[in-house]
Amino acid sequence: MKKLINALAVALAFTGTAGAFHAVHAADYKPRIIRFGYGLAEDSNQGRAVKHFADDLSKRTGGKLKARGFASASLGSDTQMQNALIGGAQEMTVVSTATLVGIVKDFGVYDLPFLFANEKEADAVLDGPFGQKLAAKLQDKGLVGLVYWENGFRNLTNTKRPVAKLEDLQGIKLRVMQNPVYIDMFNSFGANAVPLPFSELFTALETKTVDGQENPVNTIQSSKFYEVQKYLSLTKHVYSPWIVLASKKWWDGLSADEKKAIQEAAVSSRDFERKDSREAAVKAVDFLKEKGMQVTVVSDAELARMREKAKPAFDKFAADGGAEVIKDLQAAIAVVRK
Ligand code: TF8
Repeated sequence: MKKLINALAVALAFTGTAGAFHAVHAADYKPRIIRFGYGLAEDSNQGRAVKHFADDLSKRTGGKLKARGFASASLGSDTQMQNALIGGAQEMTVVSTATLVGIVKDFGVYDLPFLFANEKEADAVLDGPFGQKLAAKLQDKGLVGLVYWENGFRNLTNTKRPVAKLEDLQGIKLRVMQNPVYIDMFNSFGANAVPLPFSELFTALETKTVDGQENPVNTIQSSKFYEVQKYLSLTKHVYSPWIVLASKKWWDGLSADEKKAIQEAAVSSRDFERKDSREAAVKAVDFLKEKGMQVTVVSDAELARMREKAKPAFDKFAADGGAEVIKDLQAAIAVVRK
């Protein structure tokens, strides 16, 4: 008996108390409600992924961490929610990276047209060192960038005429995101770019305040733009990422276990969202045709002309302090293409 006690004492001394009890120590989760606001409808790729995140997080934490989704910009537009996160009035959101340029200018780099050739390149660059480094720049500004989701390749819609070439865009009042790269790009294409928050877009289209807009086909479907837009041009001019954000103020008060669970649920939601969005996008064009939209496939030659026309937007972004981030992004894409 004495021998056994001695052996136990030795074992404990070696592992240390913390180590010995680690295996049975319950994870440190406090009951928390996480307000997760987003701009699209509940029945959208964005809404489905928020739900996936909430379910996954709840499962991981035995129901302690509860994310509650707030759809359709009910907590505010993308930029309003970013500010609510910075101030600590809201815990989480998912926004277009394009709407972050007022906080970290370098995020405009993703909006330069025709950068990514396909989703595979985008995934590798966003999840790799380039995307992580850019996301880390948000920390000083009060935001934690968790993962990138896919918004998708953007396409044009309008009520005026089918757009098959640059000239067709002449004079079209086109809503763009509140981001200088988009404004410069579409003005250089001959359109009249009107920056507006997404939350005001449907009404602006309905009342003809603007003639058109540009978004991925999934969003054109889930936001019912087919009800107020006739022509769809498949241009895929920009690959648009979404980024899932947490309030840094709130994040800093979480336990290590809570942070880990949220991070893991975020990664799971990312994988779910990309798969779901890609499957939905394949069906969306047919759906939009059935709803009466007239679809124009823009030729590669025309897309090359657009790319040429967009050069001034590239140059301006570079001259405005973006030269290095463009160089880094192009290098990251080159690595993936090899
Ligand atoms: C846009 C974006 C939006 C998203 C969404 C509100 O056009 O593509 O669809 O940011 O989160 O504003």
